[in-house]
Amino acid sequence: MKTLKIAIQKSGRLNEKSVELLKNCGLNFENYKSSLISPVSNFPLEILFLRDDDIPEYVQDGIADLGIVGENVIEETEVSVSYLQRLGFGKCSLKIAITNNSDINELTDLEGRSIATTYPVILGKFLQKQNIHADIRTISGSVEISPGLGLSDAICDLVSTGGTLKSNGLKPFADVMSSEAVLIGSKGSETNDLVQELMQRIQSVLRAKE
Ligand code: PRT
Ligand code: ZN
Repeated sequence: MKTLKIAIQKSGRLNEKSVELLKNCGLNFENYKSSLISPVSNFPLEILFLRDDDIPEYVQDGIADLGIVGENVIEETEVSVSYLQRLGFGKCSLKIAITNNSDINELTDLEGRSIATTYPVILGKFLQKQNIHADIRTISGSVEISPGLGLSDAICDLVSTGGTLKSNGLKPFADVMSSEAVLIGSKGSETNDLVQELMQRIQSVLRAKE
């Protein structure tokens, strides 16, 4: 049977928990930070270590059969993949936040305002649903300093503890989406026997944690 490939984050917030989950499934592999691919010695599986942003497309295109990535990244990249399992880690929310002294009080006050974000697709859909026309400013990072620099009236970013917002004089204003790490598969991968075997192992690891 063809060896499966699973893509996980190379380094960052989801790396450690993804590796731990796979190890708890009884998979033996070396977690060399420098190598892009690690073969599993006791299951027909290879682990690809990638930037999280690349994982949805690798899975959509079938270069990897499976992937572990945040729902926020999947939604933003608008790929066509199968959601196989929520994994219960990497939890956060994508929120619109405003400055503590902002005159924005309700969603409609965002009309005509500027919002800085690294999530223009998700934010654009959210605003469209609310029929709000705002100026989405796509930046590649450090979104939280944008209002203080006068670059935007609000931001839309991931929040977990809220500490980053607070230390930048911002407060949460509206919830756009909640997210956690999920197992995704290429379309049709759910019928593969090896994928099913791996999913069963993952589910029993998750059940044992409950
Ligand atoms: O290098 P690579 O591209 O792979 O990684 P990355 O830097 O893009 O992502 P990374 O490692 O920061 O996050 C990976 C995934 O973790 C995200 O896509 C989310 O699904 C999930 N996640 C969970 C978070 C957070 N919590 C989180 N708090 N991702 C980012 N943050 C950031 C947020 O952007 C903000 O800067 O943490 C800050 C806010 O945190 P608090 O605790 O101060 O609220
Ligand atoms: Zn990334």
